[in-house]
Amino acid sequence: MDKVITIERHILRQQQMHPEATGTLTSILYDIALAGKMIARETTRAALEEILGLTGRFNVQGEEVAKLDDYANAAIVRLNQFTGRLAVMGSEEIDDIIPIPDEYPAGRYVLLFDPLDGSSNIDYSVSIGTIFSILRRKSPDGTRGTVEDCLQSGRNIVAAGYVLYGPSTMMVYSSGNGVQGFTLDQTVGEFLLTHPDITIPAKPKFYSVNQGYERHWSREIQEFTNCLQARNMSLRYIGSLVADFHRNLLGGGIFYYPADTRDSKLPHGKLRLLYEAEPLSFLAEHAGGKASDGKRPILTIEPEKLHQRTPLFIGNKELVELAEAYIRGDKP
Ligand code: AFP
Repeated sequence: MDKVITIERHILRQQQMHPEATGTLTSILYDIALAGKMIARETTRAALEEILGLTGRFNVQGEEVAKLDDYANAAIVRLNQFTGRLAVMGSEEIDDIIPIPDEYPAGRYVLLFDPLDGSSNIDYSVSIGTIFSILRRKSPDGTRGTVEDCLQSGRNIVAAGYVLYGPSTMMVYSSGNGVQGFTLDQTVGEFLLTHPDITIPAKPKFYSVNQGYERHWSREIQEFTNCLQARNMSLRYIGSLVADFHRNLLGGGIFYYPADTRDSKLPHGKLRLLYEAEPLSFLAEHAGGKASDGKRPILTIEPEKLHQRTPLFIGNKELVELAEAYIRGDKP
């Protein structure tokens, strides 16, 4: 590549391809990139400032909330609530919808996010990430957004992506026209285009699953896993969905988190449809891959609850279809 393209320039160029665009979506994406830079700064400083450790609070999933989760959540809310661009927000950290305060105008878009996914990895300096999706509101313009605005199938996503806080900070996003990856140049504070038009490699290398739970899986999932092993695929599992997804997006492979019998309260697996599965499925499809709950495309699921969970099989198309075949009972 002989051009240096900042994320701002890239997003603006996408906007120019749509003469009807008002620039609102562009501005939301800028603000997410800014939030990503702020969160990246805190994740790298966290250990030094002794802010690691847990607040002693539990989020709506019953998981302990680390301080960085709070910071990341607040950064995204504060950057977006007053701009007049959003009707409502939803966060994996917050039980209910996040309304736009009455003193600010309500806008046309909905922002759903997981502020710090993989946060149980924070204390070990392992990669974590922020996941987001942007949709158009369904309720009438000029009113306050509603929960129904948030409960939309992934097919309605306008743009989605993630920021990965790893050895380098990366922002990967799609607004429906390819998947683009940017790396943060810390010295100038800019995300620069390093991975244009990402497509999942046709030959998959990795499978990613928490194999520690294998004995709790259905026979079909166990057989599917045996099949991957018979192909000599490498197991790679970080336990941060963003990081696992990112590696497989670039290297080729499948990530899955199936339903299991460990916890009767979690019959659909662990991952959240709105905050984790839908945005990454949007990216997977735009990168030539596929995402399924084992029976149907993730993006076709009509959500019923904000914190709904779903099994997830995501990545290389052939492997996701293979998983579906095993689950249907017609393994090849
Ligand atoms: P945390 O945010 O609690 O670390 O959960 C991360 C996550 O939702 C997702 O990022 C991982 O893929 C998955 O959970 C890991 O779950 P297991 O620890 O059960 O494998």
